Amino acid sequence: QSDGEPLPDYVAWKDAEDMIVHSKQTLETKRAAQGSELITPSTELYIRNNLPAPPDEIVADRDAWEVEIDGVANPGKMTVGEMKTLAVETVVCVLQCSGNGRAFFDHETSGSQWSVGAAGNVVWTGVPVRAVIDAMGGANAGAVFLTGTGGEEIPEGLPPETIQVERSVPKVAMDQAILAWEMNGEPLPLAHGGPLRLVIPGYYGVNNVKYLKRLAMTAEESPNKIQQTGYRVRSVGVKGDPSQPSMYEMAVKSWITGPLMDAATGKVQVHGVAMGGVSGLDKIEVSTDGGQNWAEAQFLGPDLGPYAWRPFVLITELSEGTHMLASRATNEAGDTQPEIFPPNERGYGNNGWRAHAVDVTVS
Ligand code: MSS
Repeated sequence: QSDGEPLPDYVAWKDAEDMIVHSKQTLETKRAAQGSELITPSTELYIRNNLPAPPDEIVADRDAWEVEIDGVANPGKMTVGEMKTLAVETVVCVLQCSGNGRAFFDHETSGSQWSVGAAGNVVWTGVPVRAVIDAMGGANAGAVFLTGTGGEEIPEGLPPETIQVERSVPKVAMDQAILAWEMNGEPLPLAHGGPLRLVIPGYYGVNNVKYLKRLAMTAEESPNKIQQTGYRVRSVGVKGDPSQPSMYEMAVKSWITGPLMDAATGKVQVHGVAMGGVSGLDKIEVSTDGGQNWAEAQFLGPDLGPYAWRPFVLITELSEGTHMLASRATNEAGDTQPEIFPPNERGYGNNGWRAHAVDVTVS
């Protein structure tokens, strides 16, 4: 984890100044860069790869990319070109890694030590999953999951179940799921899942399978490790197993993006971003005294729907000294960020407001 480390080749087009390179497979957006950005530019969006990204060739002829569609009346292959003739929709949603906020837990956790930057707000365009399933004759009776498989090449000799990225989400997620070929108005970059990515608005990052090569309506969850024992929330010291909650729906969350260290006395704009999870935002409050008093802040810019984040600002006056700036969001379902999110084995899902607060010195 170091600043100013060179970007890996496959993401050399990103803005090095705005990224923290944790490893070749994990890059985080700097907190200050998030600022009050309504949409996260692709040059700043974080990267999380469980396996090395596939080679460039797979985006050479995007429309020719084939996806196997299974668990439907007429199973078979469909190309991106064919999908483009079915329907098209645009959805704005937060893409956030399950482990975003992991670094703020007090206990030791394995995995990338993300602070707030394994998240971004992205515009996706593609075909609704429903339209694809309908075009293939509809889902088989008894299907309760939507299962997507990533297109990475699995090294020979390794049983695919042990490393292949394949995730199943409950069928209800189909209401909002799309197969995206565009991100922020441009062809989907390979690093973010081009030529085609499964996008499940409101669900944690891991469910948004990149370089999608198979989509299936299934009666069971994927047998793969990433589904069965990975991304399961459990107490510290406990092994993952399928009875534990899977990282599906995201929770209400927010954090301050500025100022982060110093400020001058007098009027100051306190900025941040807030998300409702699977419900829209109701309100955002900011505290400048470590959570003793809260003031309602103002959302900035248009509301881009229930799955998008909203930048916010509070204009306030700060006196000399150290101030703990915190933010606390409430969604339309009535959920408010807790002060502390309980520790869990892999450090998933942290949305506690206290851990996300920043200490700012005013002079
Ligand atoms: N997909 C695939 N195919 N592969 C991999 O590795 N990862 C995950 C998702 N998807 C993967 C996929 C994760 S885990 C995440 S977060 C995401 O993705 C990220 O994205 P980007 O675009 O940012 O890189 Mo955690 O929950």
